[in-house]
Amino acid sequence: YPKVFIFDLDGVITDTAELHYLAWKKLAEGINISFDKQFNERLKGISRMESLELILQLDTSLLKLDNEQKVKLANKKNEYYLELAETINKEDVLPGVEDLLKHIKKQNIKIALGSASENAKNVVKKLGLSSYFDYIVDASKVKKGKPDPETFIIAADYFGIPYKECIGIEDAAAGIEAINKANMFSVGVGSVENLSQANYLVEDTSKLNFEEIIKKYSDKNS
Ligand code: G16
Ligand code: MG
Repeated sequence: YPKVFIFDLDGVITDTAELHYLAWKKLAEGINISFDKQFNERLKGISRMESLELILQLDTSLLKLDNEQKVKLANKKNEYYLELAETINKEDVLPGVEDLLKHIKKQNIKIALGSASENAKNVVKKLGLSSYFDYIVDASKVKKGKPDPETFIIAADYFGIPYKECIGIEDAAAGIEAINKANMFSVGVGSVENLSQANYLVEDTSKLNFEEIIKKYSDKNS
């Protein structure tokens, strides 16, 4: 058996992407930038400041903003996001996720969260899942975001577990890249076009099955 499972938050445990999208959209419209769902795909799994930089690139006249102005905009986006996140509750946990968490806990395997969000802890609490997580790696602990492996490495090192004995679950290509670079077993949730590098792929969270993941993990490590 593996010793640690590390879960991404947005797109794996819950769909906060929609809320991030609406918050960025509101911010962008306030500074006359038009912004759509397709562009938003590029912001998934990327930190708040990096997302802002990508949005500002849509309007070259905004590139001259100084750091203080950028921080103000990023803070404003977060205010919008927190307003929307107010309503997050148990119903927002994606299908199959709590069942998988229960199976992992039952086997005494450690569970960590590996998120790029500064709001990760708060979101997990609103979802009613806090008691499952032995450790939370959020934006405050990470210097180099995904696709850098740091997020996943910090979690494994916290438990003192060899990377080979860890499993990471991700919905973003940058996240799968990070898990693979950490030499962990990667489980992708999504399409093969996006996540062809995953060691094991399921199309959505309802297909996440403990026994199946363990089987694929053992096949690879034997
Ligand atoms: C999430 C989202 C990103 C968001 C980032 C930072 O990452 O996917 O779109 O920009 O967190 O969020 P915040 O503004 O709350 O710090 P993850 O790693 O949970 O998929
Ligand atoms: Mg994600």
